[in-house]
Amino acid sequence: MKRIVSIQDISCVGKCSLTVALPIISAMGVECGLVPTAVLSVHTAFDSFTFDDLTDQIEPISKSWKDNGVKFDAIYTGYLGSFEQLELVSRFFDDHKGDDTLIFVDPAMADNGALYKGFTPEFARAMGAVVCSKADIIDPNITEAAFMLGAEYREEGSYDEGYVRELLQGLHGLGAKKAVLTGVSLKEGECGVYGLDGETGEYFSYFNELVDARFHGTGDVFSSTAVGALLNGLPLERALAVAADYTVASIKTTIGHADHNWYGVDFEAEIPYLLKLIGK
Ligand code: PXL
Repeated sequence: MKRIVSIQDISCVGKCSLTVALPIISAMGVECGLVPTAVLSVHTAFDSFTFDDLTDQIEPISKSWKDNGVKFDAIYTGYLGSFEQLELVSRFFDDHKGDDTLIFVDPAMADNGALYKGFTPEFARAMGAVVCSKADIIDPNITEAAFMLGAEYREEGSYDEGYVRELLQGLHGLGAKKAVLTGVSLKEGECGVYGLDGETGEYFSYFNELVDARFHGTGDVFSSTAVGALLNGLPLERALAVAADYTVASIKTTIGHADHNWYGVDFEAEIPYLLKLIGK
């Protein structure tokens, strides 16, 4: 069985980060190990939350895995909370990357033109320079890409394909082999992903109808699914399409649930659909 390690926080309630990655990756038939970087009662979009930093656990866990000969087919990082964590994660890549280990980085730290609580533009630049630079694949949204590059942020409807390609070139320039922008809209009523394979110089894209609703954690649903699909042997473009279709289905189902939460999507209800998408 393939094995992923996901490095990000546990928001105990909130449907994001590890409480999304674990069930989705497991459902896809891939083992999901984890390095919890912090424990929060709820994610930071809530008005108040507890936050217990687990930075001091990263190196001992890493060393224990080395001692025990534990190896990973992919390292998947999400929300990281401090400059020190960026450095430790970068070192983790060096210590655990084998010849065939995929490094997938979702620099989860911003959306809709704004950084999440507690982050600064300097932190975003460091996420780009220290962590994304070592990745095989990164999948920021447009806000995250703009902050990492110190580029102008443009809203939906006020950018064109040239802007998207410029951001992608910038992201590849950070060192990431392949860069994928999420939440890209080039035509009214459409939303999707637009990527650059830095090794071949080719662009690719995949669009769905735009669902006019925003929930936290959808980026984590997307990234977890994309990594899971890649480890199921799907090529990158197909893995991204599966991740996009499943995320959209989860959002639509959530809206259809009269008692739905504001803070996350009901991705659990669409797991049978996800398995069908990957032929399981
Ligand atoms: O990826 C979303 C996310 C993950 N983890 C924490 C968050 C958020 C979004 O706000 O606050 C702690």
